[in-house]
Amino acid sequence: MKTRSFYLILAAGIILASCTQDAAPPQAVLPVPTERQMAWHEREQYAFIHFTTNTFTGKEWGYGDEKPEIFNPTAFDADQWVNVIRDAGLKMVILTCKHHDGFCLWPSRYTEHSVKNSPFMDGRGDVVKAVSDACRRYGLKFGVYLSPWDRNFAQYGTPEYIHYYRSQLRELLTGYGEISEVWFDGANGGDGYYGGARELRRIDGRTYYDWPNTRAIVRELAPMAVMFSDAGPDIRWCGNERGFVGDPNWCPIHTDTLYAGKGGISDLLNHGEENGASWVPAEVDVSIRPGWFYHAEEDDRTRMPENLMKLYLESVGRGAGLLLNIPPDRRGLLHENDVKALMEWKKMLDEAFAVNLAAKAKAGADTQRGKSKTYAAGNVTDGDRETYWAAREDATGGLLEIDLGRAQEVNYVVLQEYIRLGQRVRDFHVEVWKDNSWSLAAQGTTIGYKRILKIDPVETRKIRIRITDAKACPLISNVEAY
Ligand code: FUL
Repeated sequence: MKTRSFYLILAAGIILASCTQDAAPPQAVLPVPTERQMAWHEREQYAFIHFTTNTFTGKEWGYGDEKPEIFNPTAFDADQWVNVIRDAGLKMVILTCKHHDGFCLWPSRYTEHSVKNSPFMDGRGDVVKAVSDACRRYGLKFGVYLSPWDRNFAQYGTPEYIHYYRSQLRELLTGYGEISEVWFDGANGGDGYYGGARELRRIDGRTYYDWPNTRAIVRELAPMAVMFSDAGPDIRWCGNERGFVGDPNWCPIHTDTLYAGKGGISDLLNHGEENGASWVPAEVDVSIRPGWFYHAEEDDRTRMPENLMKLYLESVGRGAGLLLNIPPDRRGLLHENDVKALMEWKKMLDEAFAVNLAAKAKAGADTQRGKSKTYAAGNVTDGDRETYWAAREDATGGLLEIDLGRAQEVNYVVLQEYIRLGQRVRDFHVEVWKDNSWSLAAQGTTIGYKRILKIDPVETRKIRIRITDAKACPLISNVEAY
């Protein structure tokens, strides 16, 4: 008798345990993104603006001895920049407030090497203010680039410079409204003007800037700003300036193997690390022209809209952020050719992603966590990225099937993981129902925040996502078809 009740209790316990296990949310697979990183993921694509004395000298890296008098845009119009950028579907502007040459686009209290000594608005202009105000007016986020390397400053290389750098950072973070991204460039080329010394100065990129204390200033003054550098902490470089992130692209990475300025790690940055300890997603910085700054001789070398589309698919389409540089010209305007390319690209995007054929479509799966709707397949087509389909706790794969209701032409499939609980998928296939059988349309490794698969156009009624390998039970928040 005793043994029987013991077994009964045991069986009930096992059933209860498996039910509660299935009903409770899946455990996070660490690392996971912070709220500020989630907000950054959702921005997806945004603009870089490189503008300074280089625009007027034709250089890419000013030496630091440029006279402020040469900074003289004749028809400066920040509203034109931001208007074009917004119309192109970009969500933020990051401005080179100070590039390596040290010239400041705002009237910094700490140097004479700035717009205040230029003819621009008779020395009363402030490009940072004009652009940040325009961003606010047009509903865009604003970010700052403040080059750690400064080829103008006499004390560069000594502790005084670090004090100067931090004072400037404070000016930018307190005087221009909300700052959403801070860009710490890794370049430290060595030689420069340095207040007239004209010499080579080498610093140790790991220790010189004392990054922990510099970053603390950003956290204090701009708590929602993500910080970019080769080593994060929030966003990492993608390892190239050609416009693509790798496949696979893992958001996790071990940051102790990275630091600003170190060479030979491009692959690591391009792919991330499946078992990396920190969530540091990749940002793809790339220019619409060969140079970062405007050069008239490159007017006919602006990227074609098709090429911008390719960049988009190989950055945003692989779970990275796209930071697209559009350099204003000597008038202080975005050039007509660049504007044209941007508008044509936006038209292509709008056409390609006009109607989500999978919106509210019926979805099923061969595995599900528990029985409640909370983890059901239908969550991937409900248009809510906070709901998701979860495979069983012990699954490392699963099959999701979407019924579009009728045969329609499909060109793109968009997938999103529920990354708040960690990035999981290692390998997947996309299949389409064609001639009464399933055929392979695309294959990929990671999904992450977003994956866009361009497939050969096909008339199909059903699409299925076969997840063949994952670090832990797959959680998919969204499937779209176009
Ligand atoms: C690099 C810089 O040296 C380039 O001039 C540019 O600013 C690019 C975005 O980052 O490291």
